[in-house]
Amino acid sequence: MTASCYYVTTPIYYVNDKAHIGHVYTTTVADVLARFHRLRGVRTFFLTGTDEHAAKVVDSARERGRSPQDWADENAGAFQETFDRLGMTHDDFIRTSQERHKSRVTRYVQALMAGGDVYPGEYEGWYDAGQEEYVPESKAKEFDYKSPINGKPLVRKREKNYFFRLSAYGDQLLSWMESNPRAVLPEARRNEVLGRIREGLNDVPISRSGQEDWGIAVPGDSGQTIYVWIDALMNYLTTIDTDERREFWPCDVHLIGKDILWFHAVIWPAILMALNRRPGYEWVTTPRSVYAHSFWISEGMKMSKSLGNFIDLPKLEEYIADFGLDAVRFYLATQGPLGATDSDFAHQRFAEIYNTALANTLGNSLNRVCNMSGRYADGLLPPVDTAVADVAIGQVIGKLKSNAGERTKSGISAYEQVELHIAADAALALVRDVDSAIEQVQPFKLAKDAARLDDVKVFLAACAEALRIGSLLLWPILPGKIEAAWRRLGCGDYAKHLENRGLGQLEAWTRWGAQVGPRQLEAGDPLFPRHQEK
Ligand code: ME8
Repeated sequence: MTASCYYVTTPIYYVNDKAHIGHVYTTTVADVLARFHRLRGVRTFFLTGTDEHAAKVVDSARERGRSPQDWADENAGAFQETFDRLGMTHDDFIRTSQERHKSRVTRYVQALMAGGDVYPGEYEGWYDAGQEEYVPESKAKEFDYKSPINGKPLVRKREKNYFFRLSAYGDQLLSWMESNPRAVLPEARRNEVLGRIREGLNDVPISRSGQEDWGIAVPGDSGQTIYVWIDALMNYLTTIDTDERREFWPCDVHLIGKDILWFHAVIWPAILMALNRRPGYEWVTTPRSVYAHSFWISEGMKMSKSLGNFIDLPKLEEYIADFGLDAVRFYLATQGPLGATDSDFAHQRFAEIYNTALANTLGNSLNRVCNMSGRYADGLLPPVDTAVADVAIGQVIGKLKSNAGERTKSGISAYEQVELHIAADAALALVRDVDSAIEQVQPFKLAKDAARLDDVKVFLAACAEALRIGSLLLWPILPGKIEAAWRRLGCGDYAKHLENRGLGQLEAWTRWGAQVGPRQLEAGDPLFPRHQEK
């Protein structure tokens, strides 16, 4: 049974910076998941956006002699433009400086105050200005009172604050995680969070003073601004808190990086639990899962601007120019740090993966089948269920058919588990099945005998059928190239169903024989020209 709707989010990105591989990566993974669910016929909501009320936005605007709003407008515009150019299919782009967001955050905080979960107090601790967060004493000591993220000295800070009563939610958080094995993923991150919750939770400050002109005021206290992290987390709810969209809640997966796990796996669900107790917010339940990926490194080394090995947008654009947008999506989706270990973005590895998986496997197989069909059948292949005279060929076709069923099942389940490399592997395995079937049957030899030409045509129809099924499984990752492949396989209609975020019927379409009747194949240029090092 597939769910009736699906909601996937990315972090909202700090608007003082330009997009880099971290942003493009998480958004690409979300895009793949959104496309997969739409392909499956599930109404989908994919959200991304920008986080604008950080103190560093005020600082970087000031350095440039700009107002925070003006500076945020420029950078949020650049993020939007980048994601559009990269073909991302988000359904909305939330900016936290928008009125629709601010008014709802105010309402949520009011509700939390009315329930006693937000109360006034005073806080003193070690503050990481770059991350906009307090670091617990033990962690501050462990890192020699420097930021665990960027190494800059932590600042001792004392301020009057409003607090969120996180300490009251330890048991409820534990039972949420224990009854939902997928609440926090991957496993290593889940264990990390469970361990920290079991150590006990302190209340957390959720407001700041001194930034009155940029941010959302604490209701009833204009001297305090809602802490940027609390404001930011609420974007996941504010955007869909309308009559038309509320059904998308609870979120199916909040995709994030491992550095922002605590906020998403502990503070955010606890805020939702607290809101859920307030009248009118009964629908606000905990997310189905929070998925924290690891980091990209670059050519074997941690990325840093000073080393000059940072994979920024211009660098990604170079890869797109050399290999194509879909090849970059493929590398990000299948070679990325979805698990608990970091992944290397390295040129040589990129070229190897491109040549092996895309040029030599997918592109090559499609070309072989289309070209042979042109040569032996003028491109016109009989229906896939046409009988063959040769028993051995019949067996090879039978094997292709049963493999297609198996590969489809494991591909779909891998997408459901956010295991994108396994999903792609399942589809590519089916493509390799086609190659081995061709090696076994040797249609190029049989075709020389006119009496066997009919069998050759039926065999090629089965190959095309397997490629059609494999291509459907690859579409979420390689949408542009697969749509080109569909035109050549005589099933260009899928693209029409899916354009403008339309819905497909993956389960029905991947059935063997779903494309009925004869089909016309087209020869053409290689989908993925082999990459030669310059
Ligand atoms: O954290 N590899 O925004 P952000 C993979 N505004 N991912 C990386 C990465 C790398 N090398 N470097 C960074 C914020 N990231 C907040 C989020 S959500 C309510 C608020 C990821 O623009 C990082 O893990 O600093 C994070 O998830 C994302 O980029 C956005 O970072």
